[in-house]
Amino acid sequence: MDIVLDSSPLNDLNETYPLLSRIDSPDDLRQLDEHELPALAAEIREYLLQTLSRTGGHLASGLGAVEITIALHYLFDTPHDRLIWDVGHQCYPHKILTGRRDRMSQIRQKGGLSGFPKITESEYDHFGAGHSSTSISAALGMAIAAEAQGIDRKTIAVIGDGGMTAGMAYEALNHGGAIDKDLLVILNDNEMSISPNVGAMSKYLSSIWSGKIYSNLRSGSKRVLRRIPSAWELARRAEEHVKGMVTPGTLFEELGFSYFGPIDGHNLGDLLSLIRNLQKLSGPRMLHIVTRKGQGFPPAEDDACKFHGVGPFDPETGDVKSSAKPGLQSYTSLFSDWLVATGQRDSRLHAITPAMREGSGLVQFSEQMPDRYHDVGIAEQHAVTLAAGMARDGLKPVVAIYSTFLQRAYDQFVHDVAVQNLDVTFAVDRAGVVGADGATHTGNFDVAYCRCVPGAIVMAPAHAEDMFALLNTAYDYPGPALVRYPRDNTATPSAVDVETRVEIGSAVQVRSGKRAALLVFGSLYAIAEPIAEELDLSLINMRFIKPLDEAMIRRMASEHERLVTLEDASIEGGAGSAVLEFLNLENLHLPVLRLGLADCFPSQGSREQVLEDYGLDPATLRKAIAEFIGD
Ligand SMILES: Cc1ncc(C[n+]2csc(CCOP(=O)(O)OP(=O)(O)O)c2C)c(N)n1
Repeated sequence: MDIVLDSSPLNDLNETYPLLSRIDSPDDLRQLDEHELPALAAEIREYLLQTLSRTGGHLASGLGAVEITIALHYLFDTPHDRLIWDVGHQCYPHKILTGRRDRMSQIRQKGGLSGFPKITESEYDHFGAGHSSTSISAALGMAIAAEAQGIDRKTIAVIGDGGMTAGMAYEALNHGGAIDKDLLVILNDNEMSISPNVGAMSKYLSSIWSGKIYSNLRSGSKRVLRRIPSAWELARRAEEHVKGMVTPGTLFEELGFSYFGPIDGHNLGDLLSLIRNLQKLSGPRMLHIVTRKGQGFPPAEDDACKFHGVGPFDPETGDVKSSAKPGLQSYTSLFSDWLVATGQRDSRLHAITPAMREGSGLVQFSEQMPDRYHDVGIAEQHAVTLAAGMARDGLKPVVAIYSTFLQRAYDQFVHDVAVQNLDVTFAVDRAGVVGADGATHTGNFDVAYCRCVPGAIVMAPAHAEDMFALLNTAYDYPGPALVRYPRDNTATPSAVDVETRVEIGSAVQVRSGKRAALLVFGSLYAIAEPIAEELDLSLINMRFIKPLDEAMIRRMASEHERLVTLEDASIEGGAGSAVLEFLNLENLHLPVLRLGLADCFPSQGSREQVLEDYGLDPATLRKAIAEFIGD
């Protein structure tokens, strides 16, 4: 349920936003005169800055998409026409223009607006997103549906150049270009993914744009250049080469799309006139616009990566408020330290990221060992099979991947890595509750979908010491090994430990108690420890979800009348279920309380709030366990 929680900056600032304050829906936008639109764009930017500086969120992409958002809502009949945002992190201006302006101050917060398009939130959000590169497929499906039902409706997908690094986008183009449906794809090209975009396609897009600039320069400045013979001669000699390289849109044309552009995506006049023309056409069309990520806010223009997803910041200076907590370190940064230390010792180590260098903690490694660092773009499937190929021929790949994005590469994990029992280490970040990104990014499924894969080992550290020991163990393991860790902090260890290994499938009994045994899988251990103390429970740091420490479970079942399992993962198919399966096989019958995320797509909020929503906060956990043991 979405509720208005706070007053918006508009309430007392109507004079600051004379146009925006009048827009409660795209119908209001369409009442504006065309010449007022640039001023509206400026107001939207200011409004984004003022709201997001308090809440944090995805800033730079939205700033870059202001004009295209205005143009599309101004010219198309939304919500009748379908507007599909890829990833959806750039849709804040769309939310502002579609009746959610006053709720922007609670975006990504508990009970507030989602940071992505969400079909239950607004009739203008035609397709939910969060993961990238789905927009063209979804839009094509809608175009087919419109035609099948005889509905006169336009369908528009807006996708970034980052989104265009994923195979799925090409699967959709390949299909869409071959069938004559009414589909407009807007390619919003800012040369950035979260970090600078990578790959041959990115180079191809830049070459189209630079080719256009070159042509303009050539026709407009010929005379000037003629006066400087050497420059003219240089340009003339380069011409043939450039011509071949930059024939605009060739690739898309050959895929069956009519290609238009590239044009300046911040020039409302150009956008409106070209889109008006495109509206008169039908069939698969692509409009290539070039924008700047962070447009209009110099700190974000200068460092778009920092302002891709950002915490609260100073809207004047761009200074980001520090969220670092003394004595604590994120699991991500522990991984980062471990990766650098291990990479320095072993030249076979290659690190792979599907476009998440910063989020996955690979910045240091990429700088120190660039030859062994591979940003493959938003291409999780390729990332995993690439690792399989490396492993097959003697390298030691480490795939750093978020739990939610590993979903994309499940078949590659099963078919390419596990079936062939290849030596690939998976550092699975953001496992469990993720917080503000909400349901689309939740990391609660990896346990269920990985623990059924033969030969794979799945581990979850309880704290920093475990994190190093389990990463070392995973790295040494000659088959697929996953270490899953949360978006959370833990006590900072004294140093990176690259020595400690643990026996595969070994748990640790940390405390002996009488009332029940509490088997903890992973980082909720920090919450479990005082509860075990207080309720006199045996406490086991299980470390391994697969293989389980069967001897330990057998012993706990014989020494206690009850067992409790705790994990930051889906209960269905989770580690607690694995324990139940084992007890059943062994004919051991005793009550088991499984605690974790019960059959849900978790809500959004801070990690603490979401854990609380699902009964995984200290007080609720204590109460549930106390009731179970009859306290
Ligand atoms: C499948 C998947 N992998 C990774 C991400 C994380 N991610 C979110 S936005 C983004 C970059 C998108 O770049 P682009 O489409 O060019 O949009 P821009 O932010 O540049 O406007 C990435 C990698 C994701 N959302 N989905």
